[in-house]
Amino acid sequence: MFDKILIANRGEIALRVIRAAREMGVKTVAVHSTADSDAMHVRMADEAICIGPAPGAQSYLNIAAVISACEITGAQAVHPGYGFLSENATFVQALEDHGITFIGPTAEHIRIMGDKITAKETMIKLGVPCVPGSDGGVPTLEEARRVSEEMGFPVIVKATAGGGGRGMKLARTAKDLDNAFGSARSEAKAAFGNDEVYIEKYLGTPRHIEVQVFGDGKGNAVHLGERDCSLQRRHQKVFEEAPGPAITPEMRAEIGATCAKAVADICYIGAGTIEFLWENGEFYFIEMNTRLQVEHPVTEAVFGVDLVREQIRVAAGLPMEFTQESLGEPQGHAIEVRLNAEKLPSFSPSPGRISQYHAPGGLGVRMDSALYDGYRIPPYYDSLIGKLIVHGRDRAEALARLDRALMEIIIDGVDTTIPLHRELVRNRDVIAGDYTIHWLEKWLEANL
Ligand code: MV4
Repeated sequence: MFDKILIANRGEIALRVIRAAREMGVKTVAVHSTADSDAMHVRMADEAICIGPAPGAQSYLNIAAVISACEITGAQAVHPGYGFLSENATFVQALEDHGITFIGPTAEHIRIMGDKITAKETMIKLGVPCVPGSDGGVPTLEEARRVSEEMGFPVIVKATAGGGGRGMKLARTAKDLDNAFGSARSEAKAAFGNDEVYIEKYLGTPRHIEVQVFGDGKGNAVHLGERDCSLQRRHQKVFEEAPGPAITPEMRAEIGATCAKAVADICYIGAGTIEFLWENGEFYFIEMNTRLQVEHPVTEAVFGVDLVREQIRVAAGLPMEFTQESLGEPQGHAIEVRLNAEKLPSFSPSPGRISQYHAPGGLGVRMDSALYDGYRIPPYYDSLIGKLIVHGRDRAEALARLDRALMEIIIDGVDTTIPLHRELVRNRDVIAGDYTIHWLEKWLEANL
């Protein structure tokens, strides 16, 4: 096992990793920007080192600075958290060149899944069901017309370098295709320096269902069921739950086995998420994320595991502490809501000083946050300031617990998305689990 690891991140996820490491007897190094000198992750780690000025590009994204921090402190491995350098193959390669272990997948797997065309080709080969679409990239408008006519409209044009909703254009009918194809390509060129696009059949009313997978890098892998993350706004998840309210044990066993086999076949190491659109009882692969996700705690709750501990173990060459059989079925129901420092109804960032903070608690409540009384939320980073996760014996109990915890929580001094969550948890459709990827944006339009 490692003696000391460095966490190349900030906020709640840095604390999350420090907590797992401490329980394993592994020492921790925090890195921080000049804007984060008073941040909780700096206080909680065994050591801390400043790696640059406030903007992320000059600190948390600075590969040379992170590697220098490892060399100065003697950290043997780096946990990247999510965002920042977590899916940066160049970073993983640079760590390897310096003899430092990346707590996550290989640079090659990050590269394959980062390019959405090669990701899809790989999944097709591995037997994972995908959205019907073009056979790889579509280089010309003529080709785009041919593929789309054959498939039938509506279609969606996606940037291979995109993902997470960036660089996508919908063509409802043939007359939209010129525009969709042209603007997808030019936006992809501007955003990613790569204008390659592919085309898929557009699914109108799917759910977003993602399967948690975990591999040991030696050909063994498991799945930990699914999460339903359909409640999103502008591709930002707002409310996530496990298990998916529409997914039966039979569906879970089948898609789970397919996903576990796929990642075993490529000798994937660590945590991964295979994202699907789910419509009329069928799963359609869209993307794979090669990182620990923000919403991983709902999976931890229903399977009773510590995914960060497992990430650190397999990175150190140890076996996973679970098997598919020992994991069994998800127990009960878990829900996470993301607490953002944002002003409603615009969702504009609301940085500032926390004048009062009171975390909710009690049975089945987990609050992952780096907040404290008097903390100043800097304006430079993501507006996520906490995650409230509840676990109940069933979905109704989880909802009641979420409602109760949302009434207990106090975050004063900045605007937050808590009032939105208090409404959602009492909404008829949310209570019924009756929603698709479009539900939240429609509801916000009508209610905010
Ligand atoms: C789609 C789609 C419909 N049909 N692909 C958006 C983010 C990226 N991960 C994939 N996305 C979508 N791909 C096909 N073939 C609809 C979306 C989509 C979406 C997906 C998941 C969650 C929220 C969404 C909101 C709008 C569009």
